[in-house]
Amino acid sequence: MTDAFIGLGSNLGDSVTLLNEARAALTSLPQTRVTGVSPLYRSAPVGPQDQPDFFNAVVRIDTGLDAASLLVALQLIEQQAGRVRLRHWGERTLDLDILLYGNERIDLPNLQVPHPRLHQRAFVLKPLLDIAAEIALPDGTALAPYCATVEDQPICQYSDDRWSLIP
Ligand code: ROI
Repeated sequence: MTDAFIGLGSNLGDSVTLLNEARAALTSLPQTRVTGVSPLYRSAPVGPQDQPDFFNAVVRIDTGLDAASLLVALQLIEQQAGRVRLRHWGERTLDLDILLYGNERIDLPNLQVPHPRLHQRAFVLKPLLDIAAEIALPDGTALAPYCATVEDQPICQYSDDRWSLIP
């Protein structure tokens, strides 16, 4: 079993419902247990600014799926949510990213883990550190100190009854 972290993001449609459904879908993955759920965040878009704010969260799983199978499963969940991507770094219905997969480094054309921009983005770092304060990259670099470097990125916790923190 591998301890993995999935980043969830949406800024098209009913984002909170979409993230909630994605989280339920993660619970239903084979050989997988959800072990942590971050608070929900609302964040200004990284990328073109003429798009809606994003909703973001991070879910921790313990999974028997290998990384490639997990990626395929996440892509299926995105498709089932009617995933739309309008442009590069633009608005999207649902984005599910493997942020960390145990201590593995994966460098494939379609899958890079740890997520290469993980440490540069407040919308990933904040929810990730909420549920795993001591988390580090595979080379041992702690992620908490990076929080200070993303403080210029507008983000705040978003309270919504549909989002319970109970895994
Ligand atoms: N910006 C924010 N705030 N949240 C995201 O999830 C997100 N996802 C993306 C891009 C377009 C880079 N910007 C984002 O893929």
